[in-house]
Amino acid sequence: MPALLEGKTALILGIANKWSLAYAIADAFRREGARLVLTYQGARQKETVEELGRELDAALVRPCDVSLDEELERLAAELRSARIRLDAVVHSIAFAQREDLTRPFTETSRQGFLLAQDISVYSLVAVARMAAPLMTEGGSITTLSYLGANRVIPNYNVMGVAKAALEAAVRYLASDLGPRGIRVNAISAGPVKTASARAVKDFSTILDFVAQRAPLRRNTDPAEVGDTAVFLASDLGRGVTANVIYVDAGFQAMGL
Ligand code: 1JT
Repeated sequence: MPALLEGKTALILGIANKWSLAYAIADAFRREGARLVLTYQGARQKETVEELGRELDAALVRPCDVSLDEELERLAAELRSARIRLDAVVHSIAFAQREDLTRPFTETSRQGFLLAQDISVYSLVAVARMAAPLMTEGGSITTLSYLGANRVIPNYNVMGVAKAALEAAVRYLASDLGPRGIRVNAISAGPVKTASARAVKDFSTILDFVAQRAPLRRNTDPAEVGDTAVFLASDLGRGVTANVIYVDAGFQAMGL
């Protein structure tokens, strides 16, 4: 099979370390011949992501805090002046305060709710607005979701509400950007032991529970998320937009 992303440039936001789903996606994109532009958040991530960028042979590694409009503006200006056309964007970013993933959902503060919505949902809208003018040949925008958007998952709480809004944002963005040949989708991944997941207590119990009940009787491999992101960004995905694709060993289908 020829490389699926040959001649395409992908902007990937949300690599924190090599366990990040965004890293598995970047790795798969690279394998398929894509040119990569990577972003990281804040000085703490700089060294790690620059090193991963070297491993992945990235064309560009830049800071970008998605809570700041001016950082997105600056990134867009850099890409414009480097005459980089974007064909794919991967948004793999979410945040919530730790107490909002442990206390009862009823106790969620206004500020914690808005923070989760800002970083986990509005950032997709802001990124899409920044990237769309650079996607002059059309393209694909992909974000990451989780089953907690549709079902009550203990402790997922404020993130579940944020993922529900994120999936709705995918549909509205797809409707807006479709006429320009830009597709917008989400991958709803099964739980994976990333840095974010490590913040969750009893995460190993969740992984075991899923592996026992999922149709494939195992957990999700980050490489499977990477390969689905390749499909969506490639010409093979040309008819798919406004969709949520589950890459979760089938767990979402189970009632009992
Ligand atoms: C965030 C965190 C977003 C963890 C996340 C996330 N999306 C998925 N996970 C993993 C997860 C978390 C819980 C869960 C199942 C999977 C933590 C930092 C904020 C953003 O509950 C069963 C709680």
